[in-house]
Amino acid sequence: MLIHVSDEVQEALDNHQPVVALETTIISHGMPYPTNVETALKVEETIRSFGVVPATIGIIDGIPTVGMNKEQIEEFGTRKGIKKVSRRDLASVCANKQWGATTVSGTMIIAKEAGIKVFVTGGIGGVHRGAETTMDISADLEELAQTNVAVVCAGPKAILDLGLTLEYLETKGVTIVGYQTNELPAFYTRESGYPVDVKCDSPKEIADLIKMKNELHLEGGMLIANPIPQEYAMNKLVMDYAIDQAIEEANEKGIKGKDLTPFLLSRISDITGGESLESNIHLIMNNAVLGAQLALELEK
Ligand code: PSU
Ligand code: MN
Repeated sequence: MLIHVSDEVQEALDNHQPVVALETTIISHGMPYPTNVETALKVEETIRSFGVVPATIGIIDGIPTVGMNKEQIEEFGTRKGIKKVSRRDLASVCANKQWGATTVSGTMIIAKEAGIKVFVTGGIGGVHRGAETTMDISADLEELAQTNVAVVCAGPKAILDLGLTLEYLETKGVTIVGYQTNELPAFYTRESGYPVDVKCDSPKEIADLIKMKNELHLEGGMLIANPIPQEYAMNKLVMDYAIDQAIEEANEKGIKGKDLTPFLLSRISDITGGESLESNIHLIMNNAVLGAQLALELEK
């Protein structure tokens, strides 16, 4: 694949130094400006504080780019018309020399190509509520099924049907690791009522699991679900109300496809008076810490 890897990231990879991949959809489509850029830069800083190199991934003028500078991150946060890119969009955005913000799916593909093993995001996409008629199932799940990158998240986004998302991941052979928990975290909250497949209590335990998966020649990703810290978690009742409200509005407005998740995240933030956005920021920071620790372990 034709990709551009920054000098810093390439040097780290060549020297078997730990690197953590980061996505750009969260910047361009997941948060408002300037919170998006501030958060992206803070996440990079947190990763660096562990001696790990952050590699923010996106498509610049049709070139998949791994490792960005401040100006590029700022551009992803402000530029109008940036495409949201999952697997299906990758070729056309590159062919047309466009800017593309990569989702979990798009980022995993490019991270793997660059040789990066760990990727930190907020929450993965999954099976949407009502998918039995809309068929809206995130490309993130198919990517986890086939692309060998460990994804650290705070669980599937609560806007989804978590039960169906778990069924899908089981079918596709994706292991869900709960970090210090037996319960699947649900992005804005620590609880979901669903179990994870395996609980790991330390970054080393997770690294050992990934190494075993590789020894067994099992292709595909692994999902590491890291609960949002209690002090930043949302109240479940408040959240359920906001989600129901936002989904109802989306249905009324006929919003679907790739526009649905950004619409819901933004509406939920409005309905909760910005509280959900605060939670979103904190859960990503928390994931950045675990992702950095995991990347360090994997290079030991
Ligand atoms: N995590 C966040 N905010 C986001 C996303 C993740 O905290 O906006 C993005 C990721 O890029 C993920 C995408 O891949 O949402 C899911 O979109 P969809 O449901 O359309 O597949
Ligand atoms: Mn979708």
